[in-house]
Amino acid sequence: MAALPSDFVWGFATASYQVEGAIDKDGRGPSVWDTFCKIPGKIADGSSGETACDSYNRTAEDIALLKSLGSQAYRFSLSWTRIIPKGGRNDPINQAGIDHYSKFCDDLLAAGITPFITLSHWDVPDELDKRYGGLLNRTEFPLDFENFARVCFKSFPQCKNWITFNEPWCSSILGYSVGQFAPGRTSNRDKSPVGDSTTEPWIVGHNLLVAHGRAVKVYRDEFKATNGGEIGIVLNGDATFPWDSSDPRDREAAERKLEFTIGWFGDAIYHGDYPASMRKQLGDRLPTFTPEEKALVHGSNDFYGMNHYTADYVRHKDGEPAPEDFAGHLETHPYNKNGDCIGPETQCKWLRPCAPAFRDLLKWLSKRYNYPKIYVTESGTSIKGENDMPLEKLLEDDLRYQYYDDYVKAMATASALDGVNVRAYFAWSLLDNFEWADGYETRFGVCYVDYKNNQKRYPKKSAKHLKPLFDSLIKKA
Ligand code: GCO
Repeated sequence: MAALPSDFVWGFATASYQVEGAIDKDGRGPSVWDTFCKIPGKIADGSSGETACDSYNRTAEDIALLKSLGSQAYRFSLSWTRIIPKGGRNDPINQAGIDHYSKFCDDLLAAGITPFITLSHWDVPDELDKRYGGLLNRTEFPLDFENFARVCFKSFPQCKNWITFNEPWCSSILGYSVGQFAPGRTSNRDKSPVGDSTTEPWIVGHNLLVAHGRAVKVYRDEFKATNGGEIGIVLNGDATFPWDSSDPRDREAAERKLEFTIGWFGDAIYHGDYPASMRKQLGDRLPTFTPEEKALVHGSNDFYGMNHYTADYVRHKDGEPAPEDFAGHLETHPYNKNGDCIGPETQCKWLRPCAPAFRDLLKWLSKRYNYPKIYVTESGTSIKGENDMPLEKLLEDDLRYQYYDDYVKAMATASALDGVNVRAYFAWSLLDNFEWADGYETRFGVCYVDYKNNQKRYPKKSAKHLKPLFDSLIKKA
């Protein structure tokens, strides 16, 4: 069944801090993740992105790998602190960083692979955090990000696919409420003595939206006419089902969870304001858009970037929400009331494959935001115990193979039957890499990376499946 449009694009994705390594090379400055990884107990195996997959030094090898797998496009992120080591608009630019990425983009294009650039995938300059509180600063941060974006648009005119931020929900909630991600702020005193989980995540989310809006305005005003490309933000979000589908409170809670993750940013961009359910629970702790901010944010997506992995059963909670509650006053479960399970276990507690839920969420997004063009910018899975398997077994990654088979077909069905305008898909990830707070204990790659033995890359069974799979689904031009 050919069900995807003939101009559909697919490829693999990575992010700078997860794969590059070489953290001190060619003048790179520290990011908040370099600092965060040094705090004892924050990273499961005590590791960091110091070496990661050494992709900074292996660009030719990675491009050859992408080519051998048939990848039409590659989504990667820029390390802001390679380009502006201190990050700010009055700080010096590092030409070596620009030269590195410029050559990388040229080499990708020469190999017939389209670059999709994420400007910022969580590795915010550490200096900006120290100087004025980083993402917490409503005036300084958006202006510094705008400047960084302008430097990139100007320096890489050969690239036409731009993403401002990756998953602002994770930066806000995991970085400023739970404290599990950099910079690790939380009012849970057991985890870290700093931060205010009742206000900071909402401020950070707001500032990321405004910073995104500023970069989009610069792109549209100064570069779009000559560059001719597109720009948008990438949002994460699990699909949801009610724990008890006959209980209206669970049905509402399932919807509310989508509003507190996706709607938080998506509604601001497509509808011009935050969801009513968030305002109702959070009151003034959720910032209000000034008219100027609203003008920047509303209508600021050329495409919807969708990162999607899993689904949950959602159950309402009784009583008043706790002041730190960030989820919409609800519980999530892998099982529903009848004992049905969402999907098989993986190496991540939060991840259980459920492809039909992907189709549902594509439909939900399309309806809520009036059928935008959607790029699936990440989708993938870990496998339980993969790290402990012998190489031969690990390369036969049947669960991941099946994940892609099911998810890509579910997407193709949504495209063919539901009017969903999905135009690109990126598998997360090209390589096993530094999985943030999980360190190297969790693998998401379609290629195994032997960190100990010369960083050799070995394509797993899933890696080789994507090309034939997409060839069978994309209509011939
Ligand atoms: C994301 C993260 C990735 C993770 C992946 C698996 O954008 O969600 O950017 O960096 O590695 O999601 O957890």
